[in-house]
Amino acid sequence: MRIDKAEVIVTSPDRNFVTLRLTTDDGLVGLGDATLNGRELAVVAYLKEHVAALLIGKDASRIEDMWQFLYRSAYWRRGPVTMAAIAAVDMALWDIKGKAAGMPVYQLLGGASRDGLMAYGHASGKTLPELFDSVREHQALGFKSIRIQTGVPGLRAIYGIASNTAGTSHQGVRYDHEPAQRGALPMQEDWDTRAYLRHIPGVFEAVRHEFGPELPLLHDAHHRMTPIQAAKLGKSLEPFDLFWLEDCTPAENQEALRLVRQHTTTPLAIGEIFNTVWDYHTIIREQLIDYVRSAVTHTGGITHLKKVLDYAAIYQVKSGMHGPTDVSPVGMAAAMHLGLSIHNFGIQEYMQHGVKTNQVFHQSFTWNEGYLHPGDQPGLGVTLDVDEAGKYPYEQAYLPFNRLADGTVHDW
Ligand code: KDG
Ligand code: MG
Repeated sequence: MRIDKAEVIVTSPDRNFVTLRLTTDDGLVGLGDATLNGRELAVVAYLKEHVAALLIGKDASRIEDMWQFLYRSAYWRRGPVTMAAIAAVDMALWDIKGKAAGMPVYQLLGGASRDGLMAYGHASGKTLPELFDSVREHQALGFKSIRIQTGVPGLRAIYGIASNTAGTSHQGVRYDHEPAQRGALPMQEDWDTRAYLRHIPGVFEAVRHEFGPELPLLHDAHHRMTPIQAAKLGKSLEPFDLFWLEDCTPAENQEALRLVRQHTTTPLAIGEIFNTVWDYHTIIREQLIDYVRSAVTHTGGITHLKKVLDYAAIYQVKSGMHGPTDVSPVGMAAAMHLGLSIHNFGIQEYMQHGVKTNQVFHQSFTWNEGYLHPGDQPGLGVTLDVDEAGKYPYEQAYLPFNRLADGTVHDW
């Protein structure tokens, strides 16, 4: 079972996706997601120029060895581009191993630890009535846990709030498939942390009043606060019993979380922009977070993220894998297989891909009353329709960024 062909396929149905497709000499095909939102072509070049040739002729069954080879032989370690490229190879090899064994990948990882994966959806609105409608739409689709994002009075546009011109998911929900806007330049948004801190507790109070105490609610702060601001927000949200507060600080300074943790019992989730266990070791070991947000796609694949999550399990930290639309259906499938098998699964983000994306990627996961299951197809359970993919060439896209009122660039 040697790797015969390594192809990198770029397609932009509802948004850009980068997929690695490996074919073995006995005809098995494995897919890996290498999508890095807004920097897609950097990973394409890394894979095409520096990795593809190294794969040809290699034994496709040696997943751990391949991971170590790609990580160590490059000399330059970590970083989103490298780790997305390694992730794609790793996922494709797990896909091939599953197909060779005639088993879904979760069986190879130890089998199911649960019947399904509780998933949260994204409700958002510029105003409370819009937000309530969005929560109801998600509940009607079966979501049992919901992320809450709203506009802030005085701010024009905020990342994470679906616009009225947004596209529609396959389930009919109004949605922004492109937090990364297509175009030659990134969109500028505005930000004011004090206005945000004044506004958000009232939003959660209103949501609790409208939807009751039981619904698990989540909130994403997108790395925008200092530790003391984050501590203040966590404390002010305690009465509303959040499932988690996400990315409260730019957490590459892991020690900063000590200050936040001293002040609040609101559970914390961090890590969608992290790439390796080294980004997590202090915050896991000191139990400064409750959920690991990494995606399989951005953390070196199933092989490495499983190690991160096994390490987290020792400290009672659970998974909360990133599942935005910029993780492709292949990356989502990998997350579902991993989430189903580990003991310390917490929750899975599920943002729903668009109609065109689902025509390019044929998936076998199921959605049942708020729970995802990856299905029982051998491998990851996703196939790529290359002809369909070819209809949608790459389009330049950037994530937005923030400036404060005085023009200073701020975290978004
Ligand atoms: O590529 C960036 C998006 O995936 C990310 O900003 C979405 O924060 C996000 C989330 O929690 O899904
Ligand atoms: Mg996030």
